[in-house]
Amino acid sequence: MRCVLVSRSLDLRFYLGPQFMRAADCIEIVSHPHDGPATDVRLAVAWHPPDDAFERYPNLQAVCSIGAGVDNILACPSLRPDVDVIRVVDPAQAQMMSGFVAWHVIGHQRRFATYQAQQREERWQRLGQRRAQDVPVGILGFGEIGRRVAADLALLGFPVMAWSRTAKQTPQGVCSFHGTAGLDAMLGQTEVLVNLLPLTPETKGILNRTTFARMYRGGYLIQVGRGEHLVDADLLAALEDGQLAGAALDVFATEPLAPGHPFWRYPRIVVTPHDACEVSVEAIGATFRATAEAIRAGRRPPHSIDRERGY
Ligand code: NDP
Ligand code: OXD
Repeated sequence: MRCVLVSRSLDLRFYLGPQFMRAADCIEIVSHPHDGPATDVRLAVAWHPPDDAFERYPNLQAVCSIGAGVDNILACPSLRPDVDVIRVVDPAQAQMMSGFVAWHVIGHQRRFATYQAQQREERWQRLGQRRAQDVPVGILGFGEIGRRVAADLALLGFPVMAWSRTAKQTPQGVCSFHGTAGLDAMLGQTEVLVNLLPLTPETKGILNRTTFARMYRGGYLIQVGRGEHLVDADLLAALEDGQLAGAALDVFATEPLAPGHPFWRYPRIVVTPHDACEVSVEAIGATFRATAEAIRAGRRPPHSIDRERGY
C-alpha cells in the first residue's frame, strides 16, 4: 500500500520525522504531487491540502488528519464523499488543552492582566479575591477535549456547564446542555465562555454579538476552536461596550494573524499562535497504523468522522 503526504502549509515529511517513516511498516510513503503510479495510493496524511490534491488518487480510501480537527481536509473540493476522514484522538493533547484553558480561566478570576498592568506602573494595589465557585464557566463542545477540560475545571472548584449537540451523562460537578434551548440556558449562566467546538456549517460564526449579549456582563472568552467560529467585529464591539472584560484567542480565520490586525494590540486580548496544544507524532503514528490496518482488513478505520455531521 502507498500513502501520500499532502499539505500546502507544512513539510509533512519533516514534521513527522524519520521515526514516523520507519514505523509505517510495509507502507511506502510518498509526497504529493506523486509522479509514480497513483492507483496504489490508498491512504493519505493531510493538513490543509491544496484544492486539487485528491484528484490524482482514484483509489484513495482514507485521509488521516494530523490534528484533532478535520475542517481543513473536509474543505478540500477534490475530497470524494466516499473517502473516510480520520481524526487523531490523543488524551495527552486534551490534558495540554486543559492546562491552557485553566490558565486563562484563573487569569480572569484572579485578574492577572490588571496585576501585569499595575506592575508596569510600579503600583502596589490589592484588587480583592473571587472564589472559583463564583465564576461559572460554559464550554461549547463536550467531546474528547471538552470533557477533559470540564472535568479539570470542576476539580478546581469552578461551576462548569458544557454544551453539545446530543444530551450527555456528565461527571460530577459538570452540568450538561444541548440543542438551541440548551445553549440559551447555558449562556444565561456563563461568565467565562470556552469554545471547543469543531468547525462545521452549523457552528461557523457562533461566537457573535447575540452569544456575547446572553452571557454575564464583564464575561471572558477563551477561543480555542477555529477562527471562523468568531465574528471578529462582534468581539471588538463586546469588549468596547464592556459586555466582555477580555478574551484569549488561540485560533484565527487567517493564520498567521495578519500584521496590523486589531487583535494584536488590543489591550484586553491575549493572542497565542494556535499553540494551545498539539497532538504528538506518536499519536499521529498510532492513528495512521490503525487506519492502514483497518483498510487492509476491509473495516472502517477507528476515529473516522461522520462526513454528514462534519466532525
Ligand atoms: P470532538 O469531535 O470530540 O467533540 C466535538 C464536540 O462538539 C461534541 O461534544 C459535539 O457534540 C459538539 N458539537 C459539534 N457540533 C455541535 C453543534 N452544532 N451544536 C452543539 N454541539 C456541537 O472534538 P474535540 O473535543 O477533539 O475537539 C474540538 C475542536 O477543538 C477541534 O475540532 C478543533 O477545532 C479544536 N482544537 C483546537 C486546538 C488548538 O490548538 N487550538 C487543538 C485541538 C483541537 P456531540 O457530543 O453531541 O456530538
Ligand atoms: C487542531 C490540533 O486540530 O492542533 O487544531 O489538533
